[in-house]
Amino acid sequence: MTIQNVPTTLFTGFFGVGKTTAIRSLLARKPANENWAILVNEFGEIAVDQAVLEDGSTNGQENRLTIREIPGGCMCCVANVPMRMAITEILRRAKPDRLLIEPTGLGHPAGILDELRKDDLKDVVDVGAMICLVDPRYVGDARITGVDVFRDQVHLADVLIANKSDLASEDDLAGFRDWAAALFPPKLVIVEAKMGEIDGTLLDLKANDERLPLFPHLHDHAETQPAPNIGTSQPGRPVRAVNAGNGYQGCGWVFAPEDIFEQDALVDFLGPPGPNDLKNVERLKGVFRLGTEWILIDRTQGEISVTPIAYRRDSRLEIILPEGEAVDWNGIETKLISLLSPRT
Ligand SMILES: Nc1nc2c(ncn2[C@@H]2O[C@H](COP(=O)(O)OP(=O)(O)OP(=O)(O)O)[C@@H](O)[C@H]2O)c(=O)[nH]1
Ligand SMILES: [Mg+2]
Repeated sequence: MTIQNVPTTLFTGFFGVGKTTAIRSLLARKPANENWAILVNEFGEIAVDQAVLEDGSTNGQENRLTIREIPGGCMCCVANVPMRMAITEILRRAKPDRLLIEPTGLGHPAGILDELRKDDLKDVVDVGAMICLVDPRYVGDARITGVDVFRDQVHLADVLIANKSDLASEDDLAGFRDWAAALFPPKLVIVEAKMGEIDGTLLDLKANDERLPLFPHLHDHAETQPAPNIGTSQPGRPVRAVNAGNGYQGCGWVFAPEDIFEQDALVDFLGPPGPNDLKNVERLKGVFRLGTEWILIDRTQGEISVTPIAYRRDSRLEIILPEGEAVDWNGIETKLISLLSPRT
Protein backbone atom coordinates (compact mmCIF):
# COMPACT_ATOMS: atom_id res chain seq x y z
CA MET A 1 0.00 0.00 0.00
CA THR A 2 1.48 3.34 -0.94
CA ILE A 3 1.26 6.00 1.71
CA GLN A 4 0.13 9.34 0.38
CA ASN A 5 -0.84 12.76 1.62
CA VAL A 6 -0.74 12.01 5.32
CA PRO A 7 -2.03 15.19 7.01
CA THR A 8 1.00 16.59 8.80
CA THR A 9 1.26 19.42 11.31
CA LEU A 10 4.38 21.14 12.61
CA PHE A 11 4.27 22.58 16.15
CA THR A 12 6.91 25.22 16.66
CA GLY A 13 7.71 27.49 19.58
CA PHE A 14 10.51 28.31 21.98
CA PHE A 15 11.80 26.02 24.74
CA GLY A 16 9.10 25.12 27.22
CA VAL A 17 6.27 27.12 25.64
CA GLY A 18 3.93 24.12 25.66
CA LYS A 19 4.37 22.22 22.36
CA THR A 20 4.31 18.77 23.98
CA THR A 21 1.43 19.84 26.22
CA ALA A 22 -0.58 20.91 23.15
CA ILE A 23 0.09 17.58 21.43
CA ARG A 24 -0.93 15.72 24.60
CA SER A 25 -4.13 17.71 24.74
CA LEU A 26 -4.92 16.80 21.13
CA LEU A 27 -4.05 13.15 21.78
CA ALA A 28 -6.52 13.05 24.64
CA ARG A 29 -9.22 14.01 22.13
CA LYS A 30 -7.99 11.83 19.27
CA PRO A 31 -10.79 9.95 17.47
CA ALA A 32 -10.55 6.38 18.76
CA ASN A 33 -10.38 4.85 15.29
CA GLU A 34 -7.48 6.99 14.04
CA ASN A 35 -3.81 6.06 14.03
CA TRP A 36 -1.55 8.98 14.84
CA ALA A 37 2.21 9.19 14.58
CA ILE A 38 4.33 11.73 16.42
CA LEU A 39 7.89 12.71 15.68
CA VAL A 40 9.60 14.63 18.48
CA ASN A 41 12.96 16.23 18.10
CA GLU A 42 14.92 17.42 21.12
CA PHE A 43 17.88 19.73 21.52
CA GLY A 44 19.56 17.40 23.99
CA GLU A 45 20.83 13.88 23.46
CA ILE A 46 18.68 12.48 26.28
CA ALA A 47 15.09 12.46 25.13
CA VAL A 48 12.36 13.15 27.67
CA ASP A 49 9.35 14.24 25.60
CA GLN A 50 8.64 10.70 24.44
CA ALA A 51 8.07 9.67 28.05
CA VAL A 52 5.68 12.60 28.48
CA LEU A 53 3.76 11.80 25.31
CA GLU A 54 3.48 8.11 26.13
CA ASP A 55 2.00 9.17 29.44
CA GLY A 56 -0.70 11.02 27.54
CA SER A 57 -1.64 7.91 25.63
CA THR A 58 -2.91 5.95 28.59
CA ASN A 59 -6.48 6.17 27.38
CA GLY A 60 -6.28 2.61 26.10
CA GLN A 61 -5.21 3.62 22.62
CA GLU A 62 -1.49 2.85 22.79
CA ASN A 63 -1.74 0.66 19.71
CA ARG A 64 -3.09 3.60 17.73
CA LEU A 65 -0.19 5.85 18.55
CA THR A 66 3.41 5.65 17.37
CA ILE A 67 6.00 8.01 18.82
CA ARG A 68 9.53 8.42 17.59
CA GLU A 69 12.23 10.62 19.09
CA ILE A 70 15.09 12.25 17.27
CA PRO A 71 17.36 13.56 20.00
CA GLY A 72 20.47 15.69 19.69
CA GLY A 73 19.85 18.84 17.68
CA CYS A 74 17.86 20.13 14.76
CA MET A 75 16.05 17.18 13.23
CA CYS A 76 16.89 17.79 9.64
CA CYS A 77 20.58 18.20 10.44
CA VAL A 78 21.19 15.19 12.66
CA ALA A 79 23.64 13.30 10.52
CA ASN A 80 23.08 9.76 11.62
CA VAL A 81 19.29 9.80 11.62
CA PRO A 82 18.31 11.89 8.64
CA MET A 83 14.88 13.28 9.11
CA ARG A 84 13.54 11.90 5.86
CA MET A 85 14.52 8.39 6.91
CA ALA A 86 12.84 8.86 10.27
CA ILE A 87 9.66 10.12 8.63
CA THR A 88 9.58 7.42 5.99
CA GLU A 89 10.15 4.79 8.63
CA ILE A 90 7.47 6.01 11.02
CA LEU A 91 4.93 6.34 8.19
CA ARG A 92 5.68 2.86 6.89
CA ARG A 93 5.48 1.33 10.37
CA ALA A 94 2.45 3.20 11.68
CA LYS A 95 0.50 3.91 8.48
CA PRO A 96 -0.95 6.84 10.39
CA ASP A 97 -4.00 8.92 9.60
CA ARG A 98 -2.10 11.90 10.89
CA LEU A 99 1.50 12.92 11.60
CA LEU A 100 2.39 15.56 14.21
CA ILE A 101 5.94 16.91 14.35
CA GLU A 102 7.48 18.73 17.31
CA PRO A 103 10.89 20.17 16.47
CA THR A 104 13.17 21.46 19.24
CA GLY A 105 12.57 24.94 20.61
CA LEU A 106 15.48 25.98 18.39
CA GLY A 107 14.28 24.03 15.34
CA HIS A 108 14.54 25.81 12.00
CA PRO A 109 11.05 25.57 10.58
CA ALA A 110 12.24 26.59 7.12
CA GLY A 111 14.73 23.73 6.96
CA ILE A 112 12.13 21.23 8.11
CA LEU A 113 9.52 22.54 5.66
CA ASP A 114 12.02 22.35 2.81
CA GLU A 115 12.67 18.73 3.61
CA LEU A 116 8.97 17.92 3.82
CA ARG A 117 8.20 19.60 0.53
CA LYS A 118 10.81 18.00 -1.67
CA ASP A 119 11.57 14.73 -3.47
CA ASP A 120 9.83 11.63 -2.25
CA LEU A 121 8.35 13.19 0.90
CA LYS A 122 6.27 15.80 -0.89
CA ASP A 123 3.67 13.25 -2.02
CA VAL A 124 3.78 11.27 1.19
CA VAL A 125 2.96 14.08 3.58
CA ASP A 126 0.44 16.86 3.18
CA VAL A 127 1.78 19.69 5.34
CA GLY A 128 -1.05 21.68 6.86
CA ALA A 129 -1.03 25.01 8.64
CA MET A 130 2.06 25.50 10.81
CA ILE A 131 1.17 26.09 14.45
CA CYS A 132 3.46 28.28 16.52
CA LEU A 133 3.03 28.66 20.26
CA VAL A 134 4.32 31.73 22.02
CA ASP A 135 4.32 32.80 25.63
CA PRO A 136 2.41 36.10 25.74
CA ARG A 137 4.54 37.22 28.71
CA TYR A 138 7.63 37.33 26.51
CA VAL A 139 6.53 38.90 23.23
CA GLY A 140 8.05 42.16 24.46
CA ASP A 141 11.29 40.49 25.58
CA ALA A 142 14.07 41.15 23.08
CA ARG A 143 16.09 38.21 24.44
CA ILE A 144 13.48 35.97 22.84
CA THR A 145 11.95 38.06 20.08
CA GLY A 146 15.45 39.02 18.89
CA VAL A 147 16.44 35.39 18.32
CA ASP A 148 16.39 34.65 14.57
CA VAL A 149 14.97 31.15 15.02
CA PHE A 150 12.11 32.51 17.14
CA ARG A 151 11.38 35.22 14.57
CA ASP A 152 11.23 32.65 11.78
CA GLN A 153 9.04 30.34 13.84
CA VAL A 154 6.57 33.19 14.21
CA HIS A 155 6.99 34.46 10.67
CA LEU A 156 6.37 31.09 9.01
CA ALA A 157 3.43 30.14 11.22
CA ASP A 158 -0.11 30.16 9.87
CA VAL A 159 -1.60 29.79 13.33
CA LEU A 160 -0.31 31.68 16.34
CA ILE A 161 -1.25 30.51 19.81
CA ALA A 162 -0.67 32.56 22.95
CA ASN A 163 -0.26 29.61 25.32
CA LYS A 164 0.09 29.86 29.12
CA SER A 165 -2.57 32.55 29.01
CA ASP A 166 -3.41 31.55 32.60
CA LEU A 167 0.00 32.85 33.68
CA ALA A 168 -0.20 36.08 31.66
CA SER A 169 -1.58 39.38 32.92
CA GLU A 170 -4.23 41.34 31.03
CA ASP A 171 -1.43 43.69 29.95
CA ASP A 172 0.63 40.79 28.61
CA LEU A 173 -2.36 39.54 26.64
CA ALA A 174 -3.15 43.01 25.29
CA GLY A 175 0.53 43.33 24.26
CA PHE A 176 0.34 39.95 22.54
CA ARG A 177 -2.84 40.89 20.66
CA ASP A 178 -1.29 44.14 19.36
CA TRP A 179 1.95 42.42 18.39
CA ALA A 180 0.19 39.51 16.67
CA ALA A 181 -2.24 41.73 14.77
CA ALA A 182 0.66 43.76 13.35
CA LEU A 183 2.48 40.74 11.91
CA PHE A 184 2.78 40.59 8.14
CA PRO A 185 1.72 38.56 6.27
CA PRO A 186 -1.28 38.21 8.59
CA LYS A 187 -1.94 34.96 10.40
CA LEU A 188 -4.85 32.71 9.49
CA VAL A 189 -5.75 32.25 13.14
CA ILE A 190 -4.61 33.93 16.36
CA VAL A 191 -5.88 32.42 19.60
CA GLU A 192 -5.17 32.32 23.31
CA ALA A 193 -4.92 28.98 25.10
CA LYS A 194 -4.01 27.38 28.34
CA MET A 195 -2.35 23.99 28.74
CA GLY A 196 -2.21 23.78 24.95
CA GLU A 197 -5.95 23.21 24.71
CA ILE A 198 -6.39 24.15 21.10
CA ASP A 199 -9.17 23.38 18.69
CA GLY A 200 -8.53 20.11 16.84
CA THR A 201 -9.83 21.56 13.59
CA LEU A 202 -6.67 23.68 13.40
CA LEU A 203 -4.95 20.49 12.24
CA ASP A 204 -7.05 20.53 9.07
CA LEU A 205 -6.26 24.10 8.01
CA LYS A 206 -4.24 24.53 4.86
CA ALA A 207 -0.81 26.13 4.96
CA ASN A 208 0.00 29.32 3.15
CA ASP A 209 2.85 28.10 0.95
CA GLU A 210 3.90 31.63 0.16
CA ARG A 211 5.33 32.41 3.57
CA LEU A 212 9.07 32.68 3.11
CA PRO A 213 11.62 32.62 5.92
CA LEU A 214 13.22 35.86 7.09
CA PHE A 215 16.45 34.01 7.79
CA PRO A 216 16.82 31.27 5.17
CA HIS A 217 20.54 30.99 5.92
CA LEU A 218 19.91 29.74 9.46
CA HIS A 219 19.49 26.20 8.38
CA ASP A 220 22.72 26.14 6.37
CA HIS A 221 24.77 26.93 9.44
CA ALA A 222 23.39 24.19 11.60
CA GLU A 223 25.88 21.79 13.07
CA THR A 224 25.64 18.19 12.06
CA GLN A 225 27.11 15.76 14.51
CA PRO A 226 26.46 12.08 14.86
CA ALA A 227 24.78 11.20 18.13
CA PRO A 228 27.36 9.86 20.57
CA ASN A 229 27.17 6.34 21.82
CA ILE A 230 26.63 7.05 25.47
CA GLY A 231 26.84 3.48 26.70
CA THR A 232 24.72 1.83 29.37
CA SER A 233 24.19 3.08 32.89
CA GLN A 234 24.86 0.93 35.95
CA PRO A 235 23.18 1.40 39.34
CA GLY A 236 24.73 4.50 40.89
CA ARG A 237 26.68 5.15 37.68
CA PRO A 238 24.64 7.15 35.17
CA VAL A 239 25.76 7.81 31.61
CA ARG A 240 25.69 11.31 30.24
CA ALA A 241 25.92 13.23 26.98
CA VAL A 242 26.65 16.89 26.43
CA ASN A 243 25.45 18.92 23.50
CA ALA A 244 25.98 22.49 22.27
CA GLY A 245 24.81 24.65 19.41
CA ASN A 246 22.67 27.62 18.38
CA GLY A 247 23.65 29.59 21.47
CA TYR A 248 22.81 26.88 24.01
CA GLN A 249 24.58 24.12 25.88
CA GLY A 250 23.02 21.06 27.41
CA CYS A 251 23.77 17.95 29.35
CA GLY A 252 21.62 14.88 29.83
CA TRP A 253 21.89 11.83 32.07
CA VAL A 254 20.34 8.38 32.02
CA PHE A 255 20.29 6.49 35.30
CA ALA A 256 19.85 2.75 35.73
CA PRO A 257 16.23 1.59 36.20
CA GLU A 258 17.22 0.38 39.71
CA ASP A 259 18.23 3.88 40.86
CA ILE A 260 15.75 5.49 43.24
CA PHE A 261 15.45 9.19 44.07
CA GLU A 262 13.78 11.11 46.83
CA GLN A 263 11.41 13.79 45.55
CA ASP A 264 12.02 16.69 47.96
CA ALA A 265 15.81 16.54 47.75
CA LEU A 266 15.64 16.33 43.97
CA VAL A 267 13.26 19.28 43.59
CA ASP A 268 15.35 21.35 46.05
CA PHE A 269 18.46 20.69 44.01
CA LEU A 270 16.96 21.19 40.57
CA GLY A 271 15.38 24.47 41.62
CA PRO A 272 14.47 27.14 40.97
CA PRO A 273 16.69 28.67 42.12
CA GLY A 274 18.82 25.53 42.65
CA PRO A 275 22.60 25.78 42.93
CA ASN A 276 24.43 28.69 41.31
CA ASP A 277 25.17 26.64 38.22
CA LEU A 278 21.47 26.15 37.60
CA LYS A 279 20.21 29.66 38.31
CA ASN A 280 19.99 30.53 34.64
CA VAL A 281 18.48 27.30 33.39
CA GLU A 282 16.63 27.77 30.13
CA ARG A 283 15.01 24.35 30.25
CA LEU A 284 15.19 21.36 32.53
CA LYS A 285 13.10 18.23 32.35
CA GLY A 286 13.43 14.74 33.64
CA VAL A 287 11.62 11.62 34.71
CA PHE A 288 12.64 9.98 37.97
CA ARG A 289 11.91 6.79 39.83
CA LEU A 290 10.86 7.20 43.45
CA GLY A 291 10.44 3.60 44.51
CA THR A 292 7.22 2.38 42.94
CA GLU A 293 6.10 5.84 41.79
CA TRP A 294 7.68 7.87 39.01
CA ILE A 295 7.56 11.64 38.50
CA LEU A 296 8.13 14.16 35.77
CA ILE A 297 10.03 17.29 36.84
CA ASP A 298 9.60 20.09 34.34
CA ARG A 299 11.28 23.47 34.75
CA THR A 300 11.14 26.42 32.41
CA GLN A 301 12.81 29.76 33.15
CA GLY A 302 10.24 30.75 35.73
CA GLU A 303 8.29 27.69 36.83
CA ILE A 304 8.84 24.16 38.01
CA SER A 305 6.21 21.45 38.06
CA VAL A 306 6.27 17.95 39.49
CA THR A 307 3.69 15.46 38.27
CA PRO A 308 3.26 11.69 38.50
CA ILE A 309 4.01 9.89 35.25
CA ALA A 310 3.18 6.44 33.91
CA TYR A 311 6.59 6.06 32.24
CA ARG A 312 8.68 3.33 33.93
CA ARG A 313 11.93 2.73 32.01
CA ASP A 314 14.85 4.63 33.49
CA SER A 315 15.39 7.93 35.28
CA ARG A 316 16.65 10.60 32.89
CA LEU A 317 17.32 14.30 33.00
CA GLU A 318 18.15 16.98 30.47
CA ILE A 319 19.37 20.49 31.38
CA ILE A 320 19.79 23.33 28.89
CA LEU A 321 21.56 26.62 29.63
CA PRO A 322 22.56 29.54 27.45
CA GLU A 323 26.01 29.03 25.96
CA GLY A 324 28.70 30.79 27.94
CA GLU A 325 27.05 30.21 31.36
CA ALA A 326 29.62 28.60 33.63
CA VAL A 327 28.40 25.17 34.62
CA ASP A 328 30.12 22.21 36.23
CA TRP A 329 28.38 19.15 34.79
CA ASN A 330 30.67 16.84 36.85
CA GLY A 331 29.62 18.59 40.04
CA ILE A 332 25.95 18.30 39.11
CA GLU A 333 26.38 14.62 38.36
CA THR A 334 28.13 13.99 41.69
CA LYS A 335 25.30 15.76 43.51
CA LEU A 336 22.64 13.78 41.63
CA ILE A 337 24.37 10.52 42.55
CA SER A 338 24.53 11.65 46.19
CA LEU A 339 20.74 12.08 46.13
CA LEU A 340 20.13 8.41 45.28
CA SER A 341 18.61 6.26 47.98
CA PRO A 342 21.15 3.80 49.39
CA ARG A 343 20.79 0.39 47.81
CA THR A 344 19.70 -2.39 50.14
N1 LIG B 1 0.44 27.18 33.73
C1 LIG B 1 0.62 26.64 32.52
N2 LIG B 1 1.60 25.75 32.33
C2 LIG B 1 1.75 25.23 31.09
C3 LIG B 1 0.90 25.59 30.02
N3 LIG B 1 1.29 24.90 28.92
C4 LIG B 1 2.34 24.15 29.29
N4 LIG B 1 2.62 24.34 30.61
C5 LIG B 1 3.70 23.72 31.39
O1 LIG B 1 4.93 24.22 30.86
C6 LIG B 1 5.94 23.20 30.95
C7 LIG B 1 6.56 23.00 29.56
O2 LIG B 1 5.58 22.47 28.69
P1 LIG B 1 5.97 21.55 27.43
O3 LIG B 1 4.71 21.20 26.76
O4 LIG B 1 6.86 20.46 27.86
O5 LIG B 1 6.78 22.58 26.56
P2 LIG B 1 7.57 22.29 25.19
O6 LIG B 1 7.38 23.49 24.34
O7 LIG B 1 7.17 20.99 24.62
O8 LIG B 1 9.06 22.23 25.75
P3 LIG B 1 10.39 21.77 24.95
O9 LIG B 1 10.02 20.59 24.12
O10 LIG B 1 11.37 21.41 26.02
O11 LIG B 1 10.82 22.96 24.16
C8 LIG B 1 5.24 21.98 31.49
O12 LIG B 1 5.47 21.93 32.89
C9 LIG B 1 3.78 22.22 31.21
O13 LIG B 1 2.91 21.57 32.13
C10 LIG B 1 -0.14 26.54 30.26
O14 LIG B 1 -0.90 26.95 29.37
N5 LIG B 1 -0.22 27.04 31.53
MG1 LIG C 1 8.41 19.38 24.11
